[in-house]
Amino acid sequence: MLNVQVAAALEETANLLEMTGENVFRIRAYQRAAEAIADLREPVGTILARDPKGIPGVGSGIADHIRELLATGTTKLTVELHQRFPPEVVALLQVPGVGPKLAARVYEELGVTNLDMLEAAAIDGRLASLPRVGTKSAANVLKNIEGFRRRSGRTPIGIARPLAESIIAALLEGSNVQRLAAAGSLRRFQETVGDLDFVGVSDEPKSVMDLLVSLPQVDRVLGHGLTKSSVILLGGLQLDLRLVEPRDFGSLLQHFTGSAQHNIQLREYAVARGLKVSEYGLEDMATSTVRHFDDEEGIYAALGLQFIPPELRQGRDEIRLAVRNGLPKLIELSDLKGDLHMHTTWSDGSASIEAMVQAAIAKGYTYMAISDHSAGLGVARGLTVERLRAQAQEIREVAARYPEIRILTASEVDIRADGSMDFPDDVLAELDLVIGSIHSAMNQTADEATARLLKAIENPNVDIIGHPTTRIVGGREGVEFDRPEVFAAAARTGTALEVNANPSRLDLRDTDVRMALEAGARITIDTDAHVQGNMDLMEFGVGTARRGGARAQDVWNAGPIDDLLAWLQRDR
Ligand code: DGT
Ligand code: CA
Ligand code: CA
Ligand code: ZN
Repeated sequence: MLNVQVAAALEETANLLEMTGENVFRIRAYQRAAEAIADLREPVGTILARDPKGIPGVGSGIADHIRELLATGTTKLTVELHQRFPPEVVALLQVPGVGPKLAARVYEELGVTNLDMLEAAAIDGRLASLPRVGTKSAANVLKNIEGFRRRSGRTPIGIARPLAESIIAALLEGSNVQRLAAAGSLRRFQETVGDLDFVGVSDEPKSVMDLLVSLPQVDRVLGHGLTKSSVILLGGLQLDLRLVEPRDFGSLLQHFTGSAQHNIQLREYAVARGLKVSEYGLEDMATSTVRHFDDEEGIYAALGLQFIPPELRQGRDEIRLAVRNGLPKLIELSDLKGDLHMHTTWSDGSASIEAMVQAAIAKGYTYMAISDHSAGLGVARGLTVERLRAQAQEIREVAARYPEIRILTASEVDIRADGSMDFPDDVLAELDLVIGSIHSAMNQTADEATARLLKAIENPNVDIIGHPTTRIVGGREGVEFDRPEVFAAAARTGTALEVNANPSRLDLRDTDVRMALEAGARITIDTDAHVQGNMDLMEFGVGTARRGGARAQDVWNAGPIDDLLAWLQRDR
């Protein structure tokens, strides 16, 4: 079993426990273990064999559960829970807005066992008639079922990318492949991918293809050739690998990176200049001579274009800008100097302040912020004012031991339904940095949500709006609000908008980043880490910001500490 499968199984157990009304601490333990394991760079079984306590956040009870899972593929507990709630009922949780409690109730009270039956109950009013549900939630569930149907079949990048990386690592190590890259939507950092498109070069293609079809990540082989193979991976994602001669690698990579829309526009642009672009090279249509490219840079240069980074190949205005050398110089992962949103054991994180500080130092950061939840969030064990102050004291003590990094005292404060903040202004003013986030009342009308966000943005103590839309990739649609108005207010007040780098959020999303930057707002890119390893998620936020055209100067945490501090002290 791969780590992702173990994590998914633990997540399912947590959901099942919640459906039975189990106590919140036991549920949370399984959820934390799932998060911790999804994050590991080594197989969970290897770590447990070496040290039963070797996984942060995983206690001995859950370690036993994992061992049983690895040994038998399931657990007695899961089998027992499935007798009460069949797997199809648990699958309803994939619909945003349907939590474990609601899934349990529609099953027990309405006899709903699948998506079609849930949809019918939402349409004919039975769902709305359940106590504490109501027409608004029922309508929301219906909308989310439609969204879910539209999206299913695509895999979130947070799952696809680690999977792709594990396959690339295995092929590089175990076969004679000279060059290998993931192209397609994955390379363009699209938030979901339909399939994986790998391209490579090898002087011994058989070694590469034979290894690919025999990898443990592979479920089924669709095609097994020397220039092209296709497989279905565990979890259902398809992977196509194409191998070419070294001299054509650039053309192959460019073609399969897409997007299709970008390629069509590039072809039109080239044809107007008497050239034909394809995966086989660049053909001069007058003389029929073909130029070959072993790298992509050569292709764009030969077309008289500035190199277009994959994230911008969207078929929008990128070719027009590249003609006049007008593409933005996009932010890079290495530009980031700190991470401004993370949690610790003080609220719902699973690592101590000191452990998070050490992890940030290991990433080479020169500053960071500890931003645990405010008390409004019952489930996340938010901090009261007293505990917030006690935490600030601990941060100062830790800071004294780690002079190489500046640790900002911060909080991720709930923005209440009416736009007021969960801590009073004088408390907010004590902090170095305040993130205001929406975690509740997400079914407001656009007008209500706009007013709520505007009020938070106008609060001079609020520096960043965290995950501004609250959407979940492949899940919840998020809060609807007047984007131009909110983004303009952020620009005017100097309030940053977060690009939450967690691949299940990516919020702001790419198109919103672009709109926010065009409105003159600045962003931060933060991981919202709940454990050390989450800090590695930064690349997803950077990819999303790049798709939105963000440059280093648009991103507060890509700048020097002095600029950051001057910004945080504005209006104070
Ligand atoms: P996906 O897989 O749906 O997330 O999106 P992509 O962009 O990875 O699309 P995919 O896998 O169908 O094809 C990979 C690339 O191959 C695509 O980005 C561009 C190129 N390609 C595929 N079909 C066409 C096409 O009909 N015309 C052109 N010009 N390029 C294509
Ligand atoms: Ca693809
Ligand atoms: Ca494909
Ligand atoms: Zn949050």
